[in-house]
Amino acid sequence: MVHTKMKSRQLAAAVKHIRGAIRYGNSLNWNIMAWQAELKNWTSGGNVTIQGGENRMRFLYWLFLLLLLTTNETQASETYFNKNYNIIFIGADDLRMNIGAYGDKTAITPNIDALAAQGVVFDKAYVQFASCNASRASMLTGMYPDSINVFKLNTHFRNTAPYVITLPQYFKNNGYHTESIGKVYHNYANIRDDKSWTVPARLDQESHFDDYVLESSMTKGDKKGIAAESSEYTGDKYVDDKITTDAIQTIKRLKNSKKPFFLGVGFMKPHAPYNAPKKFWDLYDRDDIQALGSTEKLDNVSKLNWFNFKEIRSLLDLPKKGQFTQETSQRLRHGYYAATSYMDDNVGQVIQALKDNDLYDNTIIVFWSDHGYHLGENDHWTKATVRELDTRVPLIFRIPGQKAFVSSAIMEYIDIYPTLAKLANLPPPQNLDGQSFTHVFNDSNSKHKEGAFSQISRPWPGNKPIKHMGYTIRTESYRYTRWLAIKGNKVVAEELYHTASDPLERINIIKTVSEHTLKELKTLLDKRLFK
Ligand SMILES: [Ca+2]
Repeated sequence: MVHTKMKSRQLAAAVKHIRGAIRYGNSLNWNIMAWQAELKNWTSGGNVTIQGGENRMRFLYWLFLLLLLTTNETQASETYFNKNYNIIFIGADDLRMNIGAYGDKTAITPNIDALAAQGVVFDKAYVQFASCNASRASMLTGMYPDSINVFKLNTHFRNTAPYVITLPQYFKNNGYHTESIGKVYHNYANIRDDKSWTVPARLDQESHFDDYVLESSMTKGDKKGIAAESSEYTGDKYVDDKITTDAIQTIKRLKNSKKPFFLGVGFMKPHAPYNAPKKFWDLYDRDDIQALGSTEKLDNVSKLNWFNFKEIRSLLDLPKKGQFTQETSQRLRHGYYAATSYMDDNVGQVIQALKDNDLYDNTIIVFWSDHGYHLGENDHWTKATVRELDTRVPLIFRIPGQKAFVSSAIMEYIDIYPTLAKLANLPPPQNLDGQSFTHVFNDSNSKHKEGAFSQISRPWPGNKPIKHMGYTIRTESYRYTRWLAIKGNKVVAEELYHTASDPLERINIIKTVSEHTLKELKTLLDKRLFK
């Protein structure tokens, strides 16, 4: 059943792309080939309802023809601006809500705070998958992970959904110069996308795990180094130093560009190891940095939502098993905050370059993170759950001339793509799961979605077949999560939290909540699953 639904969505996505290709004249042959590949894939397995391969194929071709004949919807292009602003798309890696502007009293993030003070700050923005690759692929294609079939760290969306037109590709196809520095797509398994960028991406396949300055942090022969480094140096040593320098030089060059530009700048921090120059460690008193709540594990929640990620346990100076000591936990939290302040400083330098080159008043700035993070809360470190701490992320849009405010509208990261397209006054992209939220910019009280949808696969990370999928919907007050066994589409566990009053989601009320509320939430999740 779940396979059928997932495949139905993929089929629908393929058809959407063919419609888009016909409308905008984009590589129709390629799209039809991609669609045929999807169709073959769809018909080759799964618990489909139409029996018999030949009949199934005949039915699908008729369906295909019918859909082609009915692609006559016309969406008027809504004008938001009369000019084409540049766009700078600045990302952080593994950054949760530990930003001053988002109310973290410990975090020292003056540059992002200043950006927030001049922008629209989204307080309820959610990623669709709390892990680097699938989150980025989803955001940059404007499609749910189920639609593009990307879950694992090493799956390239061009292999599973070759027909997609990515966010930067869409801008490129519509007259923009597009360029990428650092980790915008995933920095692993050669997940690059030449179709997205006018010139080849730079610093896009760098590793986190050899990004040290001090020789003592990673001795020769080690696969990985220590968990957190405080360093003093001159020049560009960390990858983020190099990304910043490249971005500043690129902005200077793009000042003279005849085309508007879309520049992706993806920083590597605060992703582990939590390395940062000493001056950023010195901003903090270690004892001031605490977990956001209980670090105790719960006993009324499915094991599927507990996940002690090997990513930091594999670092040289951390225990492979068991609890971290209080001393280790505090050192890690200190490092994460130092790395966050270091990332903030780099963001500030890039924004300053826009100002220095008279581009600030002509450029939309988007600040994002690929997912949230746990720092020991709920006995969990890092990411890859469907909990609030891992799925909720900062999102700031600074638009020239736009009034600054905080929006509590619920939105999904797949909505960024159509929103930017509309802000840039491009033709509405036709092939997306996401929905534009430009209406929010006109009304600070405007709502967007009833709930935000996220998912995670198990086992994680690994390259073994997926056995379980966790689907979750976060509404104004609640989070409802359903764990499905892929085999047999069986519900194996459910969770429900009143996240508004229980932000760490420690009290599972699935057995005590009213039937009415539970039914509403289930219906909302079903709609998103089977869209
Ligand atoms: Ca990440």
